[in-house]
Amino acid sequence: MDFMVTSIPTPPLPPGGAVAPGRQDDGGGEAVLERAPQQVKPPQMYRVVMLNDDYTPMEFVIVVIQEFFGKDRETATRIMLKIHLDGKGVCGVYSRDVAATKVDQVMDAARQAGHPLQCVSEPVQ
Ligand code: TYC
Repeated sequence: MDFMVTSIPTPPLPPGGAVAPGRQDDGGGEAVLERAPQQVKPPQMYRVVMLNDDYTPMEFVIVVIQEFFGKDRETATRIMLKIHLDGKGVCGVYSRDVAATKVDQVMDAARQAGHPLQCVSEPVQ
């Protein structure tokens, strides 16, 4: 014998006719599931900050900023000079994992080249 499904089975309502949270009784014998309002907040962002020192060549810093932070040469030079004059400067703002990767890339490149360049990430706000 063949069977035909005529309605999608829904779990029974609790005794006494109460409607469980997220469900509405529309009187039509079927339960309606309501999607809970989304509670999404934007992710915490992190500044990648480069620190000045007396030994890392300016040209190396410019190339690093171009390579890892996607800046053109003029912008990279401006950021490098700001770091040189102020002691530190922001190279970019990213989500936590991306910021951590940028810091690692800069520190690896500096170590391989034998420069003491330092780079850190810090939460925005
Ligand atoms: N102060 C360095 C110099 O005079 C240049 C420099 C700039 C170093 C920025 C680090 O993050 C830095 N050679």
